[in-house]
Amino acid sequence: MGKYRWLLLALGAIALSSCTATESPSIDKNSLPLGVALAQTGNAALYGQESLQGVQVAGEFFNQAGQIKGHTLRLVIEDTGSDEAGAVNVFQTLINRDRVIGIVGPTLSQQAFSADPIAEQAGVPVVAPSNTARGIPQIGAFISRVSAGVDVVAPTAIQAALEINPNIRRVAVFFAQDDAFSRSETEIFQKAIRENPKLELVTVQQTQTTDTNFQAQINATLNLKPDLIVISGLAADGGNLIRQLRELGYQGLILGGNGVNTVNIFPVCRRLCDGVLVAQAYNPENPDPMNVKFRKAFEAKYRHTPSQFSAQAFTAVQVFADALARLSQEKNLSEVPLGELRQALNKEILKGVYETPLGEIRFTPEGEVLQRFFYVGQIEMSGDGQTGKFSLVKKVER
Ligand code: 1QQ
Repeated sequence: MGKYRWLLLALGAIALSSCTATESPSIDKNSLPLGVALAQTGNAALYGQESLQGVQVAGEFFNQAGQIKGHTLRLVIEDTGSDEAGAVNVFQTLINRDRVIGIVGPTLSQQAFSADPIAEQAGVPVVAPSNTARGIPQIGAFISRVSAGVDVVAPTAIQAALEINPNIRRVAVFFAQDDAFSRSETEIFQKAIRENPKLELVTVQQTQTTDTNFQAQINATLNLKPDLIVISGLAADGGNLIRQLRELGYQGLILGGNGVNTVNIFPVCRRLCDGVLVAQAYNPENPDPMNVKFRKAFEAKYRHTPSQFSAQAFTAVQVFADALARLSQEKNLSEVPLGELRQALNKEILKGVYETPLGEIRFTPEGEVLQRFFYVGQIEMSGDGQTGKFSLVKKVER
């Protein structure tokens, strides 16, 4: 142990040569620093804040459980903002300054495609809590996710829309062309529409995540008389688009993807959010014991029902906590050099089966999550448009 301690100190001294700290956090024998890189500011903060609540609950929950032998988790939380540069910066800081054992984050797929390669190169395991674009686990061996990809979640929602209204024929699609997740999701939606012989894709409209006025695209679309409009965008633009579609007279069904899967769109479209269908990877009513425990802890702390983003972020921390618990049965984690620990942890993460608030999950060797149930929710707003919720309309088994 003495030998490793000196090695770590030496490595720490090199990594921290520009810092005033005398001891690297990773040398604190009892706490293992876990990086949390989420958007707390910018347009993705509407998701990142929900995720952070899940992370905070998980940190307390798993430390109380005391499952990592001789150790606790110490969350090192940094705001990435909502762009690529912010995520890259935070990843570098967490890896080199804080010497974290792994990272939960970043919020957007758009950020992950820039930031994850940094962790991959440094050999630091990343568990993504909310990246759903195609190609995220394929960034590298150290990158996995607990957020099921657009391929598995999106088609279910088209099916649900047809069950609610079997007369749907003409479908219009909107997507935010400056966002990686939105481009990926719309591809899946468009494929599902094209492959259904009953449906006709009447238009594909491009928007930007920074747009606030969609009048031109909406007018062009409503002339084509669609009976279903499918939206892939982020929360603020998606919420505004929903509101303006209704204001300009569209009365048919609206289906939103993962970007509008947050109660944080309610203040944007208010009463006009009512009836929007959303594909979801989490159902708060899931009776699994771990979900019951998660909800109890979450609701005691925050006094509201957890959302998908909170549940997925809790799950991402759980994956680290459970994998570390198993590793700690085999060796004293304080004696393992950081580089080796990161590597062993990544292997252990991919091997595990986890009983989580999302149900039982495991990973493919590539780091893609395998999850059993998916859901379609429908937004129900109160008459005054002040409060709302997602009510379950469909549960699908994979
Ligand atoms: C992604 C997403 C966003 C909608 C959630 C944060 O799914 O960027 O992959």
